[in-house]
Amino acid sequence: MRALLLVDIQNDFIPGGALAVPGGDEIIPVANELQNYFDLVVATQDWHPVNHKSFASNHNGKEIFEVIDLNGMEQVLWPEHCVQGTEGAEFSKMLDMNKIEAIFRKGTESEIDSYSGFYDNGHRKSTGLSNYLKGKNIKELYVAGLAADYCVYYTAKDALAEGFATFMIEDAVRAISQEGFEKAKEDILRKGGKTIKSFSIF
Ligand code: VGL
Ligand code: ZN
Repeated sequence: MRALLLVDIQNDFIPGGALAVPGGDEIIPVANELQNYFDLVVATQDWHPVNHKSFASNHNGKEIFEVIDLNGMEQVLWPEHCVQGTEGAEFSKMLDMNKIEAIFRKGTESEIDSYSGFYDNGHRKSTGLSNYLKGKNIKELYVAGLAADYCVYYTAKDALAEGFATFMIEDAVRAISQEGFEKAKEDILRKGGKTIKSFSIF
């Protein structure tokens, strides 16, 4: 069985949003079409409390995109984004939600960030996604969404470590930085994952 995982296709990651990923809106028609080709479709949702420590606004004198030490881990400081209950945290209205069977929220703890849909950045707590997929006998996981160099990348790495055959759908992701995207792709390939294009699925 194979599943499609749609990562963080939320207003704040789309042009016009607080942490817009360049071209982020362009993946949505692809993500909608892809859903027709899978046994299971699930999504993740970045879902931060307003006091989240990944926000530069919660650190005196710190700038957006500065890197700090947060509880022993490197943390990029982001603009406020995907705050629980706000419009920016909602899924894009262009995204077809009907086939999505479950939504896994992440980044809900103020002291630790959570890029992956599986675990927080310290691998301390699970979201339950891995057991959910295994319970549905999923062996292959196809990943699409935003941002390719952060949440998609960390999700793909954890998927590989959890033993899923993992595919990143290259034209159904967009990155914050191109350089970061190239590094992410190399690392996914090195760890045994694959990158594919949506035409090979359609
Ligand atoms: C993301 C930075 C901060 C993402 C989430 O979805 O890639 N990036 N929070
Ligand atoms: Zn976030």
